[in-house]
Amino acid sequence: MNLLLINPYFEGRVYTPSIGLLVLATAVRREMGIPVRVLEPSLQGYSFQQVVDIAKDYTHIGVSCYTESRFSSVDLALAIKRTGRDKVVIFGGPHVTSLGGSFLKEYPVVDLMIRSDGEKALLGILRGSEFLSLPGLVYRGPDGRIIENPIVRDKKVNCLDVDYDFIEDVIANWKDFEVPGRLLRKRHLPIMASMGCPFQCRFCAAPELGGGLWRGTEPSALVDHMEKLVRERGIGYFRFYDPLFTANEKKIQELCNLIIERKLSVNFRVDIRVGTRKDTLELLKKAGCGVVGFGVETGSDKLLKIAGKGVSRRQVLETIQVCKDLGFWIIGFFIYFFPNEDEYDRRQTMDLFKYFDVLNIQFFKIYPGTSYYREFVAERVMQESFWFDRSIPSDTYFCKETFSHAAFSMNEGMRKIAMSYDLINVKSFGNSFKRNGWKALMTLVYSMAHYVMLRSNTLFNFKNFLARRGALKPLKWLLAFARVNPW
Ligand code: B12
Ligand code: SF4
Repeated sequence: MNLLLINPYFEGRVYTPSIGLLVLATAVRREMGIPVRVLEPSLQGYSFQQVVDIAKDYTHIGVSCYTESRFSSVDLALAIKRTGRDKVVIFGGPHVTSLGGSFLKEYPVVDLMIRSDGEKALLGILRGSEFLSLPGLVYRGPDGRIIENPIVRDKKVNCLDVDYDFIEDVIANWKDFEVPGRLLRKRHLPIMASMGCPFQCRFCAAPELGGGLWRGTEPSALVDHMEKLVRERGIGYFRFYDPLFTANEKKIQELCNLIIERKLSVNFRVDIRVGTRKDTLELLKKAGCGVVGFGVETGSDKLLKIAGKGVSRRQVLETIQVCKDLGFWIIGFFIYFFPNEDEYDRRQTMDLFKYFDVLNIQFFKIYPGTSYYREFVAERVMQESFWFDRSIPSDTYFCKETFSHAAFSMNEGMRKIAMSYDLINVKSFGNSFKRNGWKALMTLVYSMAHYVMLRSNTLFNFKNFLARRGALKPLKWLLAFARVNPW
């Protein structure tokens, strides 16, 4: 018996290895000692067919299924099953956690599904335990009926317990490219120390996925762990991927004090929330955290309220100011094209861009398990069959092609996002030139040309035509080389 775990993203769509799969692989190897392999095709450069070929040698196949990878997950399972019917295909991850039994009913190729935390049920399956006793397991009963065991979330957090050796090839040169240049010289590592989020943003699946529960590691255990990784792997920069690192500010202060006391010389990045206290941020900075990210989403008070963020534009500005005063490098996460968003809302959002060192602007998407989704179902805008319909793109943008009441088509939306990035580069040229010299000049010329091109539909379509043929690759390499942070 052996186990292959796959994150089925292909062709460069994923930048960070899945810590969830590492948690599972580590638990199975430690508890059972059987051979386990983790595949990150997008990061390791494996094609679909290469993954199918590798899977031939495994008895149990675990697939992590996100909404965006729902079709590639199923296609992969079908192709793997074709190579040997005796293989057991097990699905887990956010998409199937939200959809539950209907997913298993739709796809007979999937043998078993595990909702939420996967280790206990996965170990149980491999050990041949009674299905009834396995938390979160979804399976077919003897009469073919779908049975869903209740989800049980362990209070203890598991995400620290990972063996990076499973993906040594990915980790060896992995970098978080959103940080200032001086940090890029250090050895980077993605890490997580807590799970879940107690907030209720209406566009996010986290409240339902984590059952509103926040689980954190004890500060002393986390510092021990960081120390070990510094010593054994020479890590100089940790990128914490916790959904909300600062959920318990008392614990964060304790952690920072320990890092300072033990003179642990590392840098790290965490995601904070608007409203994180100034004294907590001061301590974080002192302990080596020079980079913070936060989900602002929108600059419009109207939309912040509708989206359930629980903060106001004034609070956003206050947090930005505190972070700037303390000298943090700040990264802002924004969403464009919320339902009910108008031009004024978007201008309010764009007006905040100038404060950030790095921006991340996403097109609003609908995910199962979110309160927006539930509302759309209640309004009969969507129904569950939506997730199984192959005519709907795997990226579930809130765009005209998919939702008749959306404001923009996908192309229009993407154009607006690209134009916003170009405008930022143009507007911030003075600042950028001081910081980046000739590289900023190159970015300026590119952004101006790109902006003009995006205004014309014909030129935009021509650019897409060239991109599809790979003709823009050399330009992309050049831009990657001359990449600058504008502010
Ligand atoms: C951190 C995070 C990330 C990090 C990942 C960090 C990492 N290295 O793992 C980054 C930024 C890279 C990321 C990327 C993406 N993310 Co994300 N992410 C999160 C976040 C904030 C926390 C996830 C978490 O707690 N992980 C902890 C680990 C331990 O848990 P886990 O990965 O879920 O794995 C456990 C279980 O799910 C299960 N499991 C997972 N896979 C499998 C497979 C099998 C076979 C089994 C049995 C079990 C199993 O067992 C694991 C161990 O217990 C959540 C929101 C939230 N607060 O929950 C969003 C969230 C999960 N992400 C989301 C999305 C959409 C994405 C992206 C698709 C975004 C994008 N467009 O690029 C990518 C896809 C990444 C991928 N598949 O590789 C959505 C998922 C919604 C959905 N239905 O698909 C969420 C819920 C946020 C949201 N928008 O609502 N993400
Ligand atoms: S967007 Fe962030 S703060 Fe809001 S519920 Fe999701 S993880 Fe929590």
